Parts: sequence; C-alpha cells; structure tokens
Amino acid sequence: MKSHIAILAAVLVPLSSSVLGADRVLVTFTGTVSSITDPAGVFSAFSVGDPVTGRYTYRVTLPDTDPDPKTGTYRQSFGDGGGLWITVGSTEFAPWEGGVLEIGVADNYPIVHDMFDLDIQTLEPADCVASSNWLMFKDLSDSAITDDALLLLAPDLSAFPLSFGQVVGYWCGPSSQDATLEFNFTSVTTLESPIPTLSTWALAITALSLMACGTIVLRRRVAS
Ligand SMILES: [Ca+2]
Repeated sequence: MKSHIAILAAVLVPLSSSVLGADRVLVTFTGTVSSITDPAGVFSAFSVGDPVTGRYTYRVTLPDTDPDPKTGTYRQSFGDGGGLWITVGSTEFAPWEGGVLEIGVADNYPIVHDMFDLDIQTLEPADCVASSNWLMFKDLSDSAITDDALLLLAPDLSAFPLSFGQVVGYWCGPSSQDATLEFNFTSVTTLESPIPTLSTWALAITALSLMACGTIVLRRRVAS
C-alpha cells in the first residue's frame, strides 16, 4: 500500500502545478548553434553545431502595456521571477539581476507578421559592455497568432517556421562591435502552464488508472 501512495504522490505532485492551473508559463528548449558572428573573438570558445539548452518563464497575468490590439508588450523583472536562460555547451548565459524580461506579441502586423519573442539583458551595463538573450518565433503566413495575448503554451515550431535564438553581445567605444551567436531550435516544451498539455493528461490518466487498480486490490484483500 505504501508503494501505491508513493507512486501516486510522484504522479500527482507535478500534476498539481499544471492540471490545477499554474500561474506561470515555464518552457524548456533545446537547439544547435547555427552561426557565430564574432569580430571581437568573444565567442571563440563556441562552434557551429554546439548543443544549446535553455528555459524561460513568466507570469500569466502580466498586463499588456501596448494599447495596439495587434501587438502586445509584456514585462517582468528578473527579481520578480521573469527570466530567459540559454546554455551553450556548458556555459550558461543567465539574466542580469537587474534585467527585465520583455515579451513581444505581434498579430498580422505590417512587416513583422505573426511573431512571439522574448528578450532579457544578461550582463549589467558597465564600461559600455552588455549582452542579452533573445528568442524569436515568427510565422510569415500570419496564421500562428490570432490576437496580442500572451502565449500560455510553448510555441509549436511547425506553426512558427522562422524561429531561432541568439546570445548577443554589444561592445562600444573606439570601434563598436557586436557579437552574435545564433541557434536553431530542435524542441520547445511546456513544463508549466494554466492549460493542461497532452503529457499532463497522460499523467492524469495514469494517476487515475493507478488509483482504480489500488482500489480494486484493496477490495479484493478486504473481501478475501
Ligand atoms: Ca496590445
């Protein structure tokens, strides 16, 4: 019986944050470095083909600060729990503690088309040096996005054919130089959302099946 309870707890605890309605979105992603533009030699430790992992998170109740019904702008500071992390190889580019995650949504907007993007600064601006993490999901056919609301699930890569991420560095001074490391996505996965995902429903069905089996076993033991 104890093993049944342990199994149920292992299944139901993660469910409580998703089936019951998480108040934030948490998405993980994987990818591969596709290009490096690096005149200053900032990203010399990395190569095209290097593996990329990362995650981002934001609160689902963030207000849209853009009155235009075709575009949304949402902000959440890193100190308030918003963030976008990118790890290339074994090097993590984490948000600067004073950084603000900015999320943009565009619905059938001129030139931009349908777009969902996230951006956060990763280094405190000092000596004219800064850097940022940026993800962009774009659909030129204008069918992926239907309004300017925050996305509550990870973008479906098949609906956003033009998608990529970047780690960007800005160096200014006598010779201003930008360095950019770009990667393609191989997967984008919802871990938490107020909307139950297919994997969440699979977990729920597993949990209910286990409960039903446990009940049947108990009744048989009581009856025998
Ligand atoms: Ca708007």
